[in-house]
Amino acid sequence: MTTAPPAADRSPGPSEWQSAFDAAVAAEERIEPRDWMPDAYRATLVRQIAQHAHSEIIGMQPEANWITRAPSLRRKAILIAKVQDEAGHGLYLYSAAETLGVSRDELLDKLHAGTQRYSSIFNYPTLTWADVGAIGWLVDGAAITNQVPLCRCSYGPYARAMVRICKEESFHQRQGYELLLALSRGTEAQRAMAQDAVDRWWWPSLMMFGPPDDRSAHSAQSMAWKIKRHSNDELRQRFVDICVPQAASLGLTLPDPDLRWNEERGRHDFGAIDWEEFSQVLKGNGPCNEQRISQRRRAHEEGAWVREAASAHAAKRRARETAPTGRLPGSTTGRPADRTAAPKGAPAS
Ligand code: BYC
Repeated sequence: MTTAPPAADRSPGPSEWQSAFDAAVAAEERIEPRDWMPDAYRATLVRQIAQHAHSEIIGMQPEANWITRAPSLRRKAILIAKVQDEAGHGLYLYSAAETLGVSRDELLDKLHAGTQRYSSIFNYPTLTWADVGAIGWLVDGAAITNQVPLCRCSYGPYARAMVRICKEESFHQRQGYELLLALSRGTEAQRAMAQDAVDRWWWPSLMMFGPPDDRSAHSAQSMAWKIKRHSNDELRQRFVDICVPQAASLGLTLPDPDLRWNEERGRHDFGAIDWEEFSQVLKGNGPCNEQRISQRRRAHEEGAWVREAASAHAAKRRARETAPTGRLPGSTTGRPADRTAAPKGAPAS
C-alpha cells in the first residue's frame, strides 16, 4: 500500500496521515514498512512479532531434547528437519520485525533479559518420545489455527512471513499426528505413552491462544487494526472442534470430562482452563522457564564466534566486491587482470 498522497501544495498534517492509514486498513490494503503508521500500531507489531520469533527459537529446545534418542533413523531425520524449520521461522520473523526499525540483536537482548515474552507452551518438559508427537499434533495444530488468520494480517511483511510458516507448520502437525498414530496402534505401553503425552499437553495447548477475551488486554485494538482477525476464545474454540474428531481417529481421549458436543451452539463445550497455572507460567514459575532461558543465553554466548566469523566473512566479501576490478583495456569480464592473464608457460587453449 502507498499511504495517501498529501495535497499537492502542502505537507500533510498528522490527522491526514492517520486518516489515510485508517482508510487503508478499512480497505484491506497492506501496510508496508515505508508507509506511515501510528506509533502504537508499530509497537504492537514489534511486541507480537518479537514474541512470536522468540517462541520459534525457544520452541526448538523441548523437541531437540529428543533428537539423540529418536527411535529410528527416519524419525531422527524428520525431527532434525522440523527443529531446523523452527529456526528458519525465527529468522523470517526477526526479519519481519526488523522492517519496523528494531534490530535482531536488540530483540534477543530483551528475550535474554526477560523483558519480552515467548509462548507459555515451551515451559513444559518433554518427558517421553510421545511428547514429540503431542507437540506436533497439538502445539503445531494450535499454532496453525492461530497463524492461518495472521496470513491476512494488515502488516505486509508479517503476513507474508506467515504464509510460508503455515505451510511448514502444517507438515509439522501431520508428522506429530502420524507419530502418535503409530504409537497408539503399537504395544499397550506405546499406546499408554501416547495417551499420557496428550493428557499433559492438552491444557497447555489451549492456553497458547492467550487469556479469555474479557481479560485480553490487546485483542480489541489488534482486531481493529486487523493484526488479529479473531479473538483468543474464537480460535481456541475452533481448535477444540478440530481436535475432537482427530483424537477419536487416533484412538486417544482428550483429558476433559466436560468435553461434549453442544447441539444448540454447533460447537463443543469444554471444561474450565486453569488460568492461575497460565499466570504462573507467564510470571516465570512454569516447570521449565529457568532452564529454557538459561539454555538460550548459553547458546547465544557459545554462538558468538559463529556470528563474528559470519560478519568477518561478509565484510571480506563486501571489500572484494567494492575493490577496483583491475579490468584490462577492452576486457568485458570485469575480473582482475592477474586472474584473467594466463600463467606463464600455460598451453594455449
Ligand atoms: N504465552 O492481550 P493478549 C510455535 C500475553 S510458536 C505467553 O491476549 P495478544 C511453535 C500477551 O503477550 C507459537 N504470553 O495478547 C514453535 C500479553 O502480555 P504483554 C507462538 C502470552 O498479543 C516451535 C498478555 O498475555 N505463536 O507455534 O493480543 C515449535 C495478554 O494477552 C500468551 C505466536 O506467537 C501465551 N500463550 O494475543 C512448535 C502467534 N498469550 O505483552 C511450535 C502470534 C498471551 O501485554 N501471537 N500472552 O505483557 C498472537 O497471536 C498473540 O500474540 C497471542 C496473544 C494470541 C499469543
